[in-house]
Amino acid sequence: MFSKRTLRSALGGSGVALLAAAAAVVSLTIPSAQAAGTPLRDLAAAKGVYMGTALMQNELTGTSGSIAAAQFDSVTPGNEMKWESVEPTRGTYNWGPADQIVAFAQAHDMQVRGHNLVWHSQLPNWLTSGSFSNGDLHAIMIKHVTDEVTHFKGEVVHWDVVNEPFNEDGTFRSDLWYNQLGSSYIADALTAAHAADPGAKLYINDYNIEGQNAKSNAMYNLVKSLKAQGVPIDGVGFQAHFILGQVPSDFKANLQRFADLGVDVAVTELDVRMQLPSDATKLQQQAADYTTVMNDCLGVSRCKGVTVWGFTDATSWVPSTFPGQGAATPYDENYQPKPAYTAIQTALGGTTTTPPTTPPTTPPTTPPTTPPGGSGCAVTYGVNQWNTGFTANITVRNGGSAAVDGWTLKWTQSSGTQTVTQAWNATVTRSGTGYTATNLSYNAAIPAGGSTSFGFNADWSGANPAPAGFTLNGAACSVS
Ligand code: 9MR
Repeated sequence: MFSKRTLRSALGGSGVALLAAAAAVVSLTIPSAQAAGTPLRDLAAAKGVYMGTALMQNELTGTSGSIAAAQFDSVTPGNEMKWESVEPTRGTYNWGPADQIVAFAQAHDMQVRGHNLVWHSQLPNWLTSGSFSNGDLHAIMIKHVTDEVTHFKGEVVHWDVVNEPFNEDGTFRSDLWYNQLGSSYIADALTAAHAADPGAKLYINDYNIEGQNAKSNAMYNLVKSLKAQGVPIDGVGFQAHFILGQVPSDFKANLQRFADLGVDVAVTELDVRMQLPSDATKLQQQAADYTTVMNDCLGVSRCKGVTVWGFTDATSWVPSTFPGQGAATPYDENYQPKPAYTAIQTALGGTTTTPPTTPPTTPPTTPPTTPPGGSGCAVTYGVNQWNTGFTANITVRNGGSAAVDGWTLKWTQSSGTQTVTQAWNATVTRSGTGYTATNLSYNAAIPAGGSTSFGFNADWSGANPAPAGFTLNGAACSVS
């Protein structure tokens, strides 16, 4: 039987293309909460990277589940694989919550990033207050690593084996592991994980190592020494919990120096927090920060992917840890995409339809053969709006008795300023208050009684009223 990991690699590039095609079809019918344009996971796959999100057990259904599945192709359990969740009593495992996340990932063809095996935090009481001898503690650690990696063998692609081993000054963190076992606990945990699942990619993960500084230098020296000793270390995870406007300018160079050691790198817990309330200026800066991070990863061939630490402000860890701060993720608290979402999409190569400054001189590739053909048309106009932008989804139904072959939908938006930034399933241009949407070659035909859907993203200011009327090939349509 194929494991998911085997299946994905067996599918290879054509499999990714097939899945992308399937996702593109599905995107015509996804609920309005979904962001417009090509999903991030498909864009990422086309670039050879993954796009991940942290997800907690209570986020697998409803809006959060559907957005996660549509947009991301890697999942990191937010808490459910941590020691206190998995082994709350010594030797008794509680796999249920993590298993649910893995099942969700498999059902939606997503990779799983295992997080984490050995960390100073979220340890069960029996472990922290057990006063174990050094020998017993070592055996406990090896058994836990072995049992957990074995349980998820073939299901977890990347493991954060050791999490946050360093202090800011580059010394080893004074925790249970280092204090009793010395720094060799890191090599021993990696070796045990490798023995349990030789196919998993094993990482050390930390924060504040994104720029070149004392802490990242320490991580660099550790990885270099582990490689020299032949310890199974495959990668370094850069958590990337950033403050607005403070992505280190040498992040890419730093990723590259680790890659040059012969390990993979990944951005594992990206968010960009700001002082609340957010405003348009802060959200634009945040989008710029997300763009920087995406480009830094994409600029390093060994950077395997980017994971956001939660995709929505509704469940982000930030406000409870940093009172007064938040809005750190690409979706707002109402699960609407923010400029940071568009920034990720654009960095991953998402197409943008910019209105031409002069009207196009070339005729449409498929001239209408049944003009006007708009008789009996009906338009549904749905809009998701935030303070500076909106997503419009438009469905045109041909209520006439003849097929439409080639279509142009026109409308006006009478007040305010809207600028189309991106369109899908149609070419959308704006001139003054007038909008024109024309078919692409594949959706030129609308059969009698049939419909077609397209959409666009736009910025707005002033006011953004819904259009009062539409024409299809010059004939007025009803609007609902
Ligand atoms: O997102 C996690 C949050 O729900 C937990 O309360 C918190 C407890 O420490 O851990 C959060 O995740 C952390 C991750 O495991 C390691 N890097 C820092 C993350 C944010 O605190």
